[in-house]
Amino acid sequence: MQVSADQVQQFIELGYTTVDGFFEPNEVAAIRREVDRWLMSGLPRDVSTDPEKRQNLQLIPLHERSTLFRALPFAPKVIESVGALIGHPIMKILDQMFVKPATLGMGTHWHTDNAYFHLTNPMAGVAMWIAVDDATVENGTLKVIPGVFREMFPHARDVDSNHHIRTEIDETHALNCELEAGGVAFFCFGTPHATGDNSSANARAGVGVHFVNVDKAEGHTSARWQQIRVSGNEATSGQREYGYRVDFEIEVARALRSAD
Ligand SMILES: O=C(O)CCC(=O)C(=O)O
Repeated sequence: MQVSADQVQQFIELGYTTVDGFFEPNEVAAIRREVDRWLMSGLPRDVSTDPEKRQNLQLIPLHERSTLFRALPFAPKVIESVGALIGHPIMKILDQMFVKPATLGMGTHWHTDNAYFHLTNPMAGVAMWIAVDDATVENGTLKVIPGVFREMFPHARDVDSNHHIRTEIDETHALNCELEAGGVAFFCFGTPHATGDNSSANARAGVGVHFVNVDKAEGHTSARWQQIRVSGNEATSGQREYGYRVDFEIEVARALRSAD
């Protein structure tokens, strides 16, 4: 599955689109295995400062801990889809996991990714948010405000978090992106987004992978970015960054074999 022409059009007009079934069941199972491994190890950090002890678990980065996540941005459908949305050459700049534990999972307040990345052109960057579990309103799926990605939203420290910043926003036009596991939401760096609390009986995990178009980013790169060249003249299928050519299909098969 990759983005359709209609989904690209929606992204251009509204700053976001969703794609059901973007990842196949075997790919979701492989991703799930990595998420479970990290949860078992206690590695994700609770970034919530909530006095009621609701939790907002986060793990950054993923590619240093997982050959599957090294390879995921190089999956042909990811390169083609991200290229269709923001154009080539593409650089992956961040990957992270978000987990909202059952019943006490806390949402992430409204923000834009550009409040972190500071690109002049908000359409030069895109986040791919992967639903690792079925993502519903009840378990705090992603919400977006469509069509306002060119507006500036002042951000301040989020007092409910030791890691995040937030903006105050009129939620009248907010849309919930409900997705089955394996579905993805793509949203540009200017699109305000948030997630809700998880009041359901099961944990809800999501993975965010952020990309920029290096040319449209107009020379703006940060030493804090991962700087993984995914397409264009300087892309080497991971050889330059990792010392070998990564392959998502091989990594999915490997992850599932080791889970047997
Ligand atoms: O999945 C989540 O809970 C948070 C997602 C988010 O805020 C982001 O990707 O920037």
